[in-house]
Amino acid sequence: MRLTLKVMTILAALAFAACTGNSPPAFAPGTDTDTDSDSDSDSDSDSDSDSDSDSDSDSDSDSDSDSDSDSDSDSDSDSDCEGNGHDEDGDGLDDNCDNCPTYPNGGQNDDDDDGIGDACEASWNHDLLDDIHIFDPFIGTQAEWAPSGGDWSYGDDSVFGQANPGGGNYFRAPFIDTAPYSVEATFYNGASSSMTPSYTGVVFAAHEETGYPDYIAYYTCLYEHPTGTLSAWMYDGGTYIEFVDSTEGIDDPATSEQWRKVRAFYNGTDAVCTYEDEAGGYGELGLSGGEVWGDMSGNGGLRLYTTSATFTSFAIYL
Ligand SMILES: [Ca+2]
Ligand SMILES: [Ca+2]
Ligand SMILES: [Ca+2]
Ligand SMILES: [Ca+2]
Repeated sequence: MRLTLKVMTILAALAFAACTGNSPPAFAPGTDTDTDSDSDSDSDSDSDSDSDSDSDSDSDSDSDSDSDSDSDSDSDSDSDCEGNGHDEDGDGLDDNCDNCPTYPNGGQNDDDDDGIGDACEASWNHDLLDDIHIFDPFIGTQAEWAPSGGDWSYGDDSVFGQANPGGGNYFRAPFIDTAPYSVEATFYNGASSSMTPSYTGVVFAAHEETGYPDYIAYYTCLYEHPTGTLSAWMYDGGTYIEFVDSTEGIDDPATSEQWRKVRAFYNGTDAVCTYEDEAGGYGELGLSGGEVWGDMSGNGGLRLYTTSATFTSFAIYL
């Protein structure tokens, strides 16, 4: 019986070789056709039918079933991402594989191991956040965006916005109804930003306000260049926008060719506006108590007032 099986195996191998054009393998004593001592048909020492030394069925050297060299179950070479072919911050890591896609951080340091890089958590209380919920580098479609005042041009890796006179918002879906959250916009102020005042930043907590049907109420965190002022404003959905608070004299060493970034952070009780720039400038403004609504849920987005700016990316962290 064993002899019959072996003859049939040899015939099958010869038939396969004839079909593929390859030479038949060298045969060795035993019930299989390979040169090692296990029971499969290849020449390595494990029990599967491929040519590597691990126990799965693919040809790489790790223990999962895909074709790359790491230990997860997807087919690319990093831990858990599928790239979008774009690297917003130019640090060598695809946006979808970057634990902080708007700050160059090639080392990907993440001290608290929550999936968001230290570079994204350096400023006020952002270490409470552990999910890059939305990252929009403005390379896709504008389906999730809705303008409200101003002119907004989405695409080609940026959004150019202009609102003068008056202000304009560019709202991004989806609605955020949890806390904590952070809304972040990265932008360049062009030559026209020498206009005064020149407010650029984010809108957040934008929602239909009870008592003002068909009106959207919102907060904004705005940076004013060149005076170095970070300010917060509230619109109640009625007839006017109310100044809430400001911090003046912020260190602002960036040139018009360097990025600036405004974030609005809400922890469930208080809100904080922060400013950062590529040259290391930083400022922050805290809002608490009566300066913040009870319900700060809503949409985030981009905001301009009496100026133009080129926004390069938008993000919401939860
Ligand atoms: Ca990157
Ligand atoms: Ca990065
Ligand atoms: Ca982290
Ligand atoms: Ca971009």
